[in-house]
This record gives sequence, C-alpha cells and structure tokens, in this order.
Amino acid sequence: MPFTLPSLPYAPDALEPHIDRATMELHYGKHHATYVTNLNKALESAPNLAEMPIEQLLANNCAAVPENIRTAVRNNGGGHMNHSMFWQIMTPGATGKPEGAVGEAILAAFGSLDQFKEKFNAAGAARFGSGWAWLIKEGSKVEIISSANQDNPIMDGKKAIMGLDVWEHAYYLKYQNRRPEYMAAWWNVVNWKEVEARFQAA
Ligand code: MN3
Repeated sequence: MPFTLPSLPYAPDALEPHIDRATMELHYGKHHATYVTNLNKALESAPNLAEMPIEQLLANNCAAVPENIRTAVRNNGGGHMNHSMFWQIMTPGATGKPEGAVGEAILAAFGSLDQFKEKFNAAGAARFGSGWAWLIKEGSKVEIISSANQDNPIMDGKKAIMGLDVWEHAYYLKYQNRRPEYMAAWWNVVNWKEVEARFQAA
C-alpha cells in the first residue's frame, strides 16, 4: 500500500477537554483511515502515481492524475494530506501563542493575535458546509483563505502552514452545531512550534 495512515503524535484523549477522545478516535481512526484506503484504491489503476509524493499528486488541481480517477484522488488525497498536517499542528503542550518568524508575520499581517484569530475563525465560520480554514505563506507574508471539501491550497500552488478542519465530523460529537465554539476551543491546542517549522520550511 503506497499511502499509509501516519501515527497520531499523542494519545486520543490528550487534547481533552478541547478535542474529546471519541471525536479523535473517529476522526483519526475512521475518517482519515478511510481517505487513505480510498486514495490507494483509486490509484490501483495508476500504480506509477502511487509512488509520487502527495504534494505532486495534488498539484495544479491534480493535473498529473487521469480524469477517470481525478475526483477520487482530489477528495481522498486532499483528505489524507490535510489530516496528516492537522494532527501535527495540534499538541497537548500548547503554548497559546505563535513564536518566531511566523509570530512576526502574523502581527505584521493582522496587527494582533486576537485580530488574527478573529479573522481566521470568521473564515472557518463562513465556509458553508464542509471545508477548511487555512493560513498560507505568500513570499514572507501570511494570508488567510478557506477551501471547500478536502481541497488543499497546494492544488492552487499555495503552501499551507496551518489549517483548521471545519467539517462537522471534526466537532459534532462534542459541540453539535456550535462550530464557533469548537473553533474558539481549538486555539488551546495549536502547536505553534510546528506551525513555525512549517513557516520556515515553506
Ligand atoms: Mn476531518
């Protein structure tokens, strides 16, 4: 199997009370696992593509992928890439505020951490149905965007340095329909060290 489920970098209950164990077990163990399974299944007819790094597979709206499996690769490959990042940018040892170069870029772009959070949460709240809110790096600057479904900014040539899953499966068990409450709580588990590492690498 070319693509595999990465291991979760903490226990499924480690992010409580903000992200509960049941949500984590389902989200990681079922939803993410299914994206991986279905991505591999879609690529059975194109084994050469299964050797490609996920970023290349998704680049230019999956231009390298034959049309008959493009939608499956876009949805499941996007799901795999997005969730692989999502687990990494959360931590039970969250420091609460950005550090280093990404901290400076956020202040330069948004004025304050609170204004950044407000704009990021607004992007997540405004995303109708399922999708993601993203912080992307453009040159040395950062910008907020959002995407539908499992689309990743890489499909448009943009580098995501953090992303928040606003699909109902990410919060419904604990927060029901209260997406803003989930987004507000999520800041308590953001792994700013990892976000800084991604900013440096982008
Ligand atoms: Mn999800």
